[in-house]
Amino acid sequence: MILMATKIPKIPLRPQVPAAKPNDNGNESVVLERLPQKTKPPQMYQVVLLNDDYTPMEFVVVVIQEFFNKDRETATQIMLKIHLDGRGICGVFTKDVAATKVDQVTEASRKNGHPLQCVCEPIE
Ligand code: TYC
Repeated sequence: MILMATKIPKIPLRPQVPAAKPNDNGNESVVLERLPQKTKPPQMYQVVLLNDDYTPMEFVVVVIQEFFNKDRETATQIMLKIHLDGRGICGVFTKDVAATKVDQVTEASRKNGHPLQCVCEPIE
């Protein structure tokens, strides 16, 4: 059995509808107060490629173009940065999208016989 820990979202309680009160003219009216917005932006994740000694540079450039929608020039710069520094950020996404990118890149790499490592990490 697979157990998953899920975060239960905090749903703001519905404010009580204020009772209608007669105003100075004898008409009934209600004042509706706008609730302050409480939604936070989602946690974002950066998808990182790691350097290795075996994956061809051309393959990495194509991966960055195809999966991270970069033009050839940008993809080449990112690949060279990874080659020189050991790692490089290819994009920033919500959790599910980042995890999908990791899976897609890893699958394409293994299918082509390359050991390219792709990981995602929360930012901020
Ligand atoms: N270091 C590899 C080579 O010299 C190229 C490479 C770049 C591999 C980036 C992985 O994420 C990577 N062929």
